[in-house]
Amino acid sequence: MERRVRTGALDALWSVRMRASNKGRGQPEVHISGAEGLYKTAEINKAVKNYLLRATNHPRGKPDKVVITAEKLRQKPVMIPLLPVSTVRSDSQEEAQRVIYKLLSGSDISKKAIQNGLKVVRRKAAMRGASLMLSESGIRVEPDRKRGVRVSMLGMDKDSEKAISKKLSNTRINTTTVKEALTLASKVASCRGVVAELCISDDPDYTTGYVASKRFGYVRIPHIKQKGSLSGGRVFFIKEVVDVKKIVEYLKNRPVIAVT
Ligand code: WAQ
Ligand code: MG
Repeated sequence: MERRVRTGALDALWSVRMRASNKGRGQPEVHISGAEGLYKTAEINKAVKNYLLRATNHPRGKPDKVVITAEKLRQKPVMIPLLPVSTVRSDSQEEAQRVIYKLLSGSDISKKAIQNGLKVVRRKAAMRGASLMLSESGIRVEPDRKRGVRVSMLGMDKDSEKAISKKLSNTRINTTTVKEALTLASKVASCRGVVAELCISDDPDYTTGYVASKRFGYVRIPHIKQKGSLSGGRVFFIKEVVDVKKIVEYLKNRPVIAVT
């Protein structure tokens, strides 16, 4: 019998990530942009080029430092489910906030924790990564409070990407921004100990945010922030009693591929 070799499946995967910042002279470092994904060896060149373009043409400003890292995976990625996407109706920040409280309270996150979470994502200076917040006490437990935890080592399966692109096209939201955020939210939701996520973009003109969890999926919330604002961020609400180190390790280093 003929044996077919599936070269695609045997191809090595690389994690490519970018971060761009601006420090000016004697100023504190300002986060401009970051991105990450998994790529086959043959795709690295294109990925690096795209990331560099993104870093140097960003609505948050010009960076004076761009770091691009390419790292070969040493572990086989685990398959995780892509969260289902929905969009709620919201015409103002107040309405958006009501949706946030409703969905997060319904997932055993205390009012205090939600308040503290909103403080993080509405702070003037956006962090590079996410805050980890205990769901009852609202205490922040990320190891580096200035930078936060950066989720990395994540990608979407090619066939799933085609399928989801088609679906998102129907509502005209088939964009890199949405697909990258959906992939990230799916990885975060797949992490044991994570209850839910709250996200507001730090791009001044991107005013749609989301909350996400295994329970209610990826829920987009329009008008979550004022146009022109440079604030934004992510909060991962986690169980009150949990191994924070394990969560950070999974989010940063465990390769995952999201599949529909
Ligand atoms: N890991 C952890 N935190 C991150 C990561 C990451 N890989 N990437 C971004 N963040 C944090 C960081 O604090 C940023 O300031 C903040 O999130 C926002 O990042 O369906 O564009 O890349 O239309 O600006 C939502 C899409 C888009 C909603 C979110 O986030 C929709 C977005 P941004
Ligand atoms: Mg951004």
